[in-house]
Amino acid sequence: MNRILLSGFEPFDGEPSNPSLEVSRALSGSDFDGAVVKAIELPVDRYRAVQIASEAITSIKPELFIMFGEAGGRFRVTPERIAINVDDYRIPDNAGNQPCGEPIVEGGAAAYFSTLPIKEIVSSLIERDIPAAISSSAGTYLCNRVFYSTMHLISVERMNTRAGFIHLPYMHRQAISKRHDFPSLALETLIEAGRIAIRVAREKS
Ligand code: PCA
Repeated sequence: MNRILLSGFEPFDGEPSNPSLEVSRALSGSDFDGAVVKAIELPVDRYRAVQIASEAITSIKPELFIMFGEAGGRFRVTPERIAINVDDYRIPDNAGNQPCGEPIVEGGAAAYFSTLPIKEIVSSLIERDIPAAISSSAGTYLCNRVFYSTMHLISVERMNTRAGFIHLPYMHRQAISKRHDFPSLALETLIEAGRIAIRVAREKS
């Protein structure tokens, strides 16, 4: 069976929730013309996150793997263009790791491009009135690390999986609880964005 794998992260940085987890959970079990979604939750732990993502992709061998993460402060849903081979954390992860400028894979490629149709995803989102833009930096924290490690695994193992990363803004409920103003989108809108990204990625493959 054709399978679609989605991942979301547990909350971090003092947040009570993470939109990426909510979106991937909401879409878990959905059927896209016979391709069924499986969602996994990743810890914000530099070692366990990569281990769990790698095990899932190796055992499921999905046709499509979309990784989601939170990017608090962004206004738009942002498909990432590129993953880079560096871990440089502004804050420790949930296990207390804080690497400073280390390679993710010693001797690995400097970077990998997303194999999602990022331009088509952005234009389809905008057509549906969902704020979206391509991002050319996934940062140097856990999201970039999982994105890079996944693309590296797919490349080394010559897998047939189309994969990429999409950063999501805060949900309204996160922004409401803050003392200062932050951009946010409705959870329903973020879930719809996830659905659109899957549909477009499948159509364009
Ligand atoms: N966002 C972080 C890691 C987990 C998440 O949801 C990031 O952008 O790296």
